[in-house]
Amino acid sequence: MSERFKRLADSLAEKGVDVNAVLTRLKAQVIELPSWAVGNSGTRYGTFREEGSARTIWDKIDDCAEIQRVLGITPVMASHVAWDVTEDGQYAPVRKYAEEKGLKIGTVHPDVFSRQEYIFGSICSPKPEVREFTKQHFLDCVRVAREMGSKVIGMWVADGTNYPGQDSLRERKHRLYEGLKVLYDAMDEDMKLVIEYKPFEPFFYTTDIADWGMSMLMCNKLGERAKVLVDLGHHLPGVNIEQIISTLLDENMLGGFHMNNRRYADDDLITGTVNPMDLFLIYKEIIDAEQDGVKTDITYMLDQSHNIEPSIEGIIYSVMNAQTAYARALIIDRTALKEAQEAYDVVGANKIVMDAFNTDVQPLIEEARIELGLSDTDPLRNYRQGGHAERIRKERGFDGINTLGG
Ligand code: PSV
Ligand code: MN
Repeated sequence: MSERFKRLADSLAEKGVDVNAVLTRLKAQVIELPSWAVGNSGTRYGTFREEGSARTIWDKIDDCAEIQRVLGITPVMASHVAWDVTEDGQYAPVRKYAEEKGLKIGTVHPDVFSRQEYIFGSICSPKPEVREFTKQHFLDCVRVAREMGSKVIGMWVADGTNYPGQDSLRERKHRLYEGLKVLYDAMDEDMKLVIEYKPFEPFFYTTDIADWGMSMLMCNKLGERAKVLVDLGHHLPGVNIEQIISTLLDENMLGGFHMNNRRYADDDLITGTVNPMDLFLIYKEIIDAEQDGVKTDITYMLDQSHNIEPSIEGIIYSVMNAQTAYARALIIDRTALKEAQEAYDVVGANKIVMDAFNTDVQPLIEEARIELGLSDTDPLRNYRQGGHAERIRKERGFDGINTLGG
């Protein structure tokens, strides 16, 4: 136990914060790693290739296992059907290999965007044969999830239109429900469907599930195992995400998160870099609700790709930022906050929240890492000194392409 930790623990205890309970929650925090984040990525203008980046689902599992080694709270890899293909279409071996590496497979994401058929959308397409094709894909995704031992399907419907008049918006809504129902009905009783929303891209006039209201509407129609997935990047500037979260929590409709940095207007870039306050306030709403007795079943995932930073470092750093935000939200002096609210003390209430945000919580997180049995309290240093980066650079190279043209 470090001196720094003792000092912080004493000052928190003085405020009535249960430090042991905070440590327990920090150790129990789980964040799913997106398999796609350890592969190459870029922008729509080009892909930057990273030496040593994962080429196959097996490489991805190896990299996620290394990330889990240094963090201890990421024992789950989320998978994307578009990119995590196996040589023979079988997925039970993936589960087995992941288990050997100490991992589970988490949320499975269907692919409704990467094929030629999807030019006018997938389940909302005006073409019946494309809708049928998509439904068959959904059924296959349930098989894939079963084989990998996953209990969650993460559905982002990439559909939309580009021009007024292009299609009937109400008919698209009917097709959407019909398609999602096929997926929902095919799922096992113990599986959860989380439905993501996004205001624009890849279509720009309408998006068939553009916001949390449209997502929640579909979930409500489908049944109680369908919940809303909030991707932090999928909001227009100025939207108050934590208010959406608190509404969904109160309605028992929050199913999961895709964490990232919302500046990109999508899912790329390191979470908690430009948005540490957002992350903190989101965790605050979740902890507030849980402490008020609201039941939660939230799947926390990163949804990022790393364009200019080394991917594995970017992922490790993202999880560290999420840990910081979570720890800060856990130590809010909620008794004092309640008193300030009841006294209509606007400034006082805000200051209590900000005091937690401004506290250096690293000693708490380091203590949690020690108790988790990690070999170093600094995950980035642990990774940089561990030899994995050199190993994969040597073994995998530049994924077949020399970016300098030689
Ligand atoms: C779409 O932008 C999205 O956020 C969805 O979650 C996809 O499945 C994911 O990104 C992968 O790129
Ligand atoms: Mn996403």
